[in-house]
Amino acid sequence: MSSPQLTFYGFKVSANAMRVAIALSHAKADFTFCSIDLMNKPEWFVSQVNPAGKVPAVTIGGPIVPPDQPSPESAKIAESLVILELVADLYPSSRLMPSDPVERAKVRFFMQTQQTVFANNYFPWYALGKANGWKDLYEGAKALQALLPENGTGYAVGNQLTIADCAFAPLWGRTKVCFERCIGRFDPEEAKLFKEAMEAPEMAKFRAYTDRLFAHPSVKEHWDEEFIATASKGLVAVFEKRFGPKP
Ligand SMILES: N[C@@H](CCC(=O)N[C@@H](CS)C(=O)NCC(=O)O)C(=O)O
Repeated sequence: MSSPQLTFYGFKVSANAMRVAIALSHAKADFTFCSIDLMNKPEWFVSQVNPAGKVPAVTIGGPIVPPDQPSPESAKIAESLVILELVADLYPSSRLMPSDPVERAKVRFFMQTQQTVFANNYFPWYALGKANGWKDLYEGAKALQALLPENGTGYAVGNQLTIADCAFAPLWGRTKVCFERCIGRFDPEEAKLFKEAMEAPEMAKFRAYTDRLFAHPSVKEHWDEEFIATASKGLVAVFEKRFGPKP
């Protein structure tokens, strides 16, 4: 049976879209990519694909049509973590989601944890310059480290890349670029403290995991560090204008 029509709307700068890009590559999915310029969003995208105006989004099913003329017959799905589940369901042989119910629950728990303790703390620190925001991220990294398998091999859950890893890789990549190169609205001293904390022996398990993650071909394919550094610098200026003085 051939796979249904799948169109992925993303943007290279978007960490949330990168989550989906990694999963689609890993699954060797058959899809059409459409880049949405978030600085200049097309009206058809908001009115016909995602009313929230955000990427990632996908259309699934319906006839094959040009991405800027989505069919009323396709389903429109948004939210990166929901789309990750969809990709795993569409391509079970990718093993992006394990078959064992307990392992599946662990994948979902890691995804939920990285969202609450890490994703939700990244923006306030990087984009808003929240004072001492690095501590929230450090605590988040510690909480995730506690979930990692003890044996020092494999990924977030087991020895296969899962959607838990797809969810976390772009976030961690960006965070690391930001504190290592001091790109963001935070106090530069905080970047140093964060770097020191992450390089300490007690974070060895986390470091080994993220090193393995970024050595994985499906992650490597979408990770362009220089591009992300340049784009992140550009975004700082946008955030200064949009959000005004630091809280
Ligand atoms: N919770 C959403 C967040 C999506 C999101 O905020 N996407 C950003 C790019 S990373 C976006 O499209 N921003 C455009 C805007 O807010 O206008 C998800 O996980 O997909």
